[in-house]
Amino acid sequence: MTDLASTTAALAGLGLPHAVHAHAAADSFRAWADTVAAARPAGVAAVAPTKTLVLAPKRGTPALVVALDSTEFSIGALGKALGLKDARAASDDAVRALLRVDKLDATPFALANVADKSAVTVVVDRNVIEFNGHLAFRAFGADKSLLVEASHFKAFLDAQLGSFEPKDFAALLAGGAAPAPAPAAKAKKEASDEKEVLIGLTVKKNEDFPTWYSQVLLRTEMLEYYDISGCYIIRPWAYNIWKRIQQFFGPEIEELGVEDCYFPMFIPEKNLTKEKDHIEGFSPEVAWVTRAGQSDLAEPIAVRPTSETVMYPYYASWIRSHRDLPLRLNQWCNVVRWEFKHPQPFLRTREFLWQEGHTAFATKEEADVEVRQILELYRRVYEEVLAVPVVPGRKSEKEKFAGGLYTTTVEGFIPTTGRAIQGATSHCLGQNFSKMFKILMENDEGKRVNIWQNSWGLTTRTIGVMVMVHGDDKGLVLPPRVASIQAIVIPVGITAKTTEAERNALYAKAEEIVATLKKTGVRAKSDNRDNYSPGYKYNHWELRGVPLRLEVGPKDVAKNETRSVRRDNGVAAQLSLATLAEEVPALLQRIQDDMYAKAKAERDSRVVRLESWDKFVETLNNKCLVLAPWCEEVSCEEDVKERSANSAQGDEPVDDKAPSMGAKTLCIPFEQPAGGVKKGAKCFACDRKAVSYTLWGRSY
Ligand code: 87F
Repeated sequence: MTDLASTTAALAGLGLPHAVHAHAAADSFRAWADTVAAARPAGVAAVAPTKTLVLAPKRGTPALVVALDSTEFSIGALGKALGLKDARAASDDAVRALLRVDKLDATPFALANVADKSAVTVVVDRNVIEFNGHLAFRAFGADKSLLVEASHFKAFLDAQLGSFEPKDFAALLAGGAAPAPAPAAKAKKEASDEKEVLIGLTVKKNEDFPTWYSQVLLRTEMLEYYDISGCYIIRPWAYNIWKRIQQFFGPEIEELGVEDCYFPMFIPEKNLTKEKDHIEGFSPEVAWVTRAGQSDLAEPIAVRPTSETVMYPYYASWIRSHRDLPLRLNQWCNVVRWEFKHPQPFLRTREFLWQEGHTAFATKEEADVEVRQILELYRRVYEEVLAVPVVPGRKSEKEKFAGGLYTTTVEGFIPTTGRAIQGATSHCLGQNFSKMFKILMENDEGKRVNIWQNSWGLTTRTIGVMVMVHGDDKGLVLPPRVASIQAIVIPVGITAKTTEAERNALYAKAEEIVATLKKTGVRAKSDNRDNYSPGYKYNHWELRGVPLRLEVGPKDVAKNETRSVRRDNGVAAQLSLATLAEEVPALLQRIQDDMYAKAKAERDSRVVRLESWDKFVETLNNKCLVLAPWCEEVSCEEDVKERSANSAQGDEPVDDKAPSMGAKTLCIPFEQPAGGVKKGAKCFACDRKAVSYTLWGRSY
């Protein structure tokens, strides 16, 4: 990683002098270039701001291009001159994959992160190397720059690349370059290609959803990519959400009599394969440890993908009589499923965090009750904590957990893609596992009988669903219940004429407001950084989704007021400082409720009831789910999947990323439309009798 410390250490290690120049925060590339060019630190004669771009050709090796900021060129023309076919500015993800830094912080120093140097072509304009003075690189956020003399920069490149020859951009571009674009168009294009917007998002949620999602996660500092595909770093801004979910769910299951515990993450091979239905179909995803140091293990050891086979051998030895029941254990842990489908942060990752509950009962009736109690808690996690509407229901035979008796689920919906997503599952395992693992109890009559079991799980996928449902073009929108900062207090209205005493009074007022709010249980913080403008701070906290902003200016203070602005809908209102302790909690509750209501209205408008096949595919293509009377036959579900995939794309094979992927049943909702299935009604997809209204959709 090129953070400040490791970059300067790398330069020092090569014996190359350099300086870190702290300056006023600049919230665009232009502002930055102007700032560093103007504010020279002592002892530095001349500073030239540089720009670093990563060009991605349609095929072949990407190029890392370094030029002086003053050197003008278009990406298209330079790409052509360098022989890079259809080169464009690389996407955020591509830059991160190559250099392991955010695109905004891309500098040539990130080359230190690239193990295989043949993965990138480094192209540096001769003007850079020949500059007589210090080069400035925007490397460590908006208010710090790295200054390195041109000759030392050349030495760095030599050390990284073996030997290094600069290119003459002027000559390159003069020889057979494409005609220069019209000045206005050119300026516009470069603004978008370069680091013009240093804070906030560069794409709209509706226009490029995958890039939007990854920008939100990276720029809010929720997530960081990791060196292993499908594995991600969950940073505090996201981990906090998980903690709030734990703080809701933990006490609720404790109240039901469930106890927390911890079992090992390693599974002996013979235990894992004991329950055949359970592991069948899942086995390609199991990760194995086969070696310690240089020696092979006598027996390979599996890393838990779920803990049935870890826990149940011990349930067998702990449970003797019906008096040992119910046994209700839960663990919060990580699991590993080595999936080969396209990974997506939070939604589909090779390692994830979850809670898994594993319970045992003397009777099926008790097990049935608990399945629904847990599902209701999952519904509340989504609807009450995350403000995300879900549909509770039972999974079809095809979609249920194969090792169990029946599966219940809460199903979410991502309106932007029109795809459903399984939110959490609560299974009744019946007696399958108790037969395999010989978990028996002595009943009242002294007979040894199999026990009944459930298992249930909720994962960090919750976080991804919440981001996708609520986020907007400005970034994350956090429901107040999971926001680590619920109200951000920002002093405003400080001008050149403001005296030191006035400024201090304003900052003190902000602190006072924070103290008042904290006392009533509101998670509040003031942003008193004096090297950032209020506008910069607004963007900073809006991007991060803080539910409420309180602005405190001299005029507000004179009226004993503060101006509140809601993140969810932008609505501003003056609040009296006298009643803040009541008003802010009420306002946060309203935001929470409104966010849920808005998401629910959107979801409801996309659940379309159909009685026959005619409009099925069309409705899915319009990014909706379908509620239709269904026969509940596995063969019919398989048929629907095939027909709904093919009708969109002829006979082309489809992968599950394509919008034309086949539809699945999501669940048979517990809440059926009024009156249920009409007497004698037919299945929407075949000739059989309909059994229930079932929810269908394309899904994650
Ligand atoms: C992947 C590899 C091996 C899902 C797997 O849903 C085994 C499995 O058993 C596997 N992926 N499952 C089903 C998990 C069922 C169940 N386990 C406890 C849950 C909730 C928590």
